[in-house]
Amino acid sequence: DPYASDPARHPALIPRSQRPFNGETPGSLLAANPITPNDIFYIRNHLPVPHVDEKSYKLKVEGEGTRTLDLSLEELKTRFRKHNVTATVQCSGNRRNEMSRIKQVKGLEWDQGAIGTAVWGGVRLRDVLLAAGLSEDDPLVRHIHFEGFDRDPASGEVYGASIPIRKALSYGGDVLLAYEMNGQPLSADHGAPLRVIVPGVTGARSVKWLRRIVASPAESGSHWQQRDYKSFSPCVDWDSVDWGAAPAIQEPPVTSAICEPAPGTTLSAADGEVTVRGYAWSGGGRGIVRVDVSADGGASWRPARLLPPPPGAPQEHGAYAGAWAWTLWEITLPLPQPQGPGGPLPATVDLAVKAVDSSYNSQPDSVAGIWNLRGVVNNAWHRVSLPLEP
Ligand code: MTE
Ligand code: MO
Repeated sequence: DPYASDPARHPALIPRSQRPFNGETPGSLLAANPITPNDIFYIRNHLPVPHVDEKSYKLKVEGEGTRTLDLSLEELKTRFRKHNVTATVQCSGNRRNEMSRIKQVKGLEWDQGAIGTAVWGGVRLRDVLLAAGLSEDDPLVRHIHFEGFDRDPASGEVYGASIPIRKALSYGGDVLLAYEMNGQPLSADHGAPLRVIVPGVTGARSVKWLRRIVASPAESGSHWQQRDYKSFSPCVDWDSVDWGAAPAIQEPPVTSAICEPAPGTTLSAADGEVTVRGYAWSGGGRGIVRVDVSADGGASWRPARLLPPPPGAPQEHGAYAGAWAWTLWEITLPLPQPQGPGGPLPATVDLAVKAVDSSYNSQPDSVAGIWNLRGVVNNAWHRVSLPLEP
């Protein structure tokens, strides 16, 4: 069993598969922490967890326009300046379960918890690429590939992904080779001893257990870059899909979700009000300008209070760039009241949330128009209907 040596996981994680292990963070724990604690941070593994010996570890940097580097962890830590970046990582499949309710999609049935925020510590990818001699105007290099130590036991394929050179070399792009997560060494599940963190980009590109970096004229040929993590028109099915026809997801669209109250919570009109909490986040470092919450299915809206950004993030809301971390929000809304004793009440309170990012992008009102066979980038209004009692 190639999964026999996988690490133990925190019991609070909601498992979505066991081999490989995938688990998400319960909503209440997301909303309670601007920085997600390491042991409850969602885990998204495609393959068995590789165990990499930190002492003999070498990172290889090679490819077009570079002279090959082999760097030990110690060399990485001593030759390059350390940086901390507060960044949210979200899986492209976050909230996939809502797509399956319309029409079944292929993939893990994530609710809204395949997302988390940490202070990542490491060295800049840019510094390492420049040390390998890569020139910012090299005409041939278009993409930077990342390869993991994890390998498919059946096919032998290794996990890999790539990002465009512009992001990889950008000083303000903050791409990290991280060895720390919230001040702790990376755990086995989150990519020890070294992983990539590509802030503002979908989680699939933040390659864990990093073995090799390759500069290239072309995108990564990996399955996960070429034939997964892409979105298509709702009419495209598994027989008609042309994977080459859509670009790999990099920056995800603005999204938001309700984390509290949890689905299934019964509200009591006698309480008079309900407090709703959640997160909002956008790709590309676009900050959150506003979050609107509805208690009547979207007929009327009120702006939520945006909580202070997590430590290390830009401290004003709605920054145009470099806002890599989510914005937590909360709002207390009045509950419908019976007109006189025993008067009629709606059976449910239909909560909905939508966010606006610093490019004034907002979210579509329903899943149907963005449904796609792989169930990715669902950023429709997040809706939670709760039963209402007198
Ligand atoms: N890197 C490797 N080597 N193997 C993987 O399976 N999963 C990717 C990415 N990096 C993956 C990987 C995906 S799809 C996501 S969403 C993030 O890691 C999840 O990171 P986390 O498990 O630390 O939350
Ligand atoms: Mo993912």
